[in-house]
Amino acid sequence: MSPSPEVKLKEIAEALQRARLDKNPIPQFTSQMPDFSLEDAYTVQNICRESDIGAGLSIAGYKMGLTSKAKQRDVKVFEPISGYLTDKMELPLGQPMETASRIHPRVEPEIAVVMKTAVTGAHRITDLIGALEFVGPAIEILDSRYRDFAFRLPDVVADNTSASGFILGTTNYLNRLDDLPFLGVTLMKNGEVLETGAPAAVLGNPLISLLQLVQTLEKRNQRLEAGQVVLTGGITASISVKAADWIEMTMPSSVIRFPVI
Ligand code: OOG
Ligand code: MG
Repeated sequence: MSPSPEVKLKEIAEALQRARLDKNPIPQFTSQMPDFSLEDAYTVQNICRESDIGAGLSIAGYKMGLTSKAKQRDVKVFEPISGYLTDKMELPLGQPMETASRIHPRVEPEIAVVMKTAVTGAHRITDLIGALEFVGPAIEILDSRYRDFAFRLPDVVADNTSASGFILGTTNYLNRLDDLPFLGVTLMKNGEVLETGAPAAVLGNPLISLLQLVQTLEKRNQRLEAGQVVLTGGITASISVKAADWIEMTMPSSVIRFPVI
């Protein structure tokens, strides 16, 4: 007798959690299970989220992904996706990023938001602004649990959208949100500029990505809480990192710089 769909999804979640712990990449599920759907994938993500909470982690916030053309082209998946962030994923500014706990890490520049208050029922960007504490630069650390960092849409959603870590900058653009889309970003590795961009790459304005997240959470009967962090999505393609690299992201009046060990 083949396992019920619920059992199968639980097994997928366990396989992903094991790959995460053992740092042993696994084949994509869509190549073995052509009927693995996007809805199934969010169920798997939810099972992993509940198991992380059960293991003592707390939800630090959420992330949007594939919200820029650069990112969509990079991974050949052309639809925005969302995932969750745990408190354990946050790396304090200036601390080294370690590779030992990861399979094939990559980093990308993003705009992060920290909520001042919970938010529900937002229809426009202007409905969100009063609820924000911080809008500024961040680096997301990605690590796919799939072999060769290769996946299709349901695979990457099940794998919590490759979430592995994040670093928040300190420069707050809250009082210049009109300029936010046009504040230039550079991403450097070992002193060489590898990617440049502007937050406008993210759906025209990263706050549109935040609005989409708020609306998505509402459909799932969830909401953003005060103090939670949102990563709005990579502005440029991500870059791979290895031990001994130095990573630096600049934006106006802001540098996020750290060594990789
Ligand atoms: C998928 C996660 C996408 C973003 O910001 O677009 C993402 C990946 O690239 O592995 O985090
Ligand atoms: Mg990202």
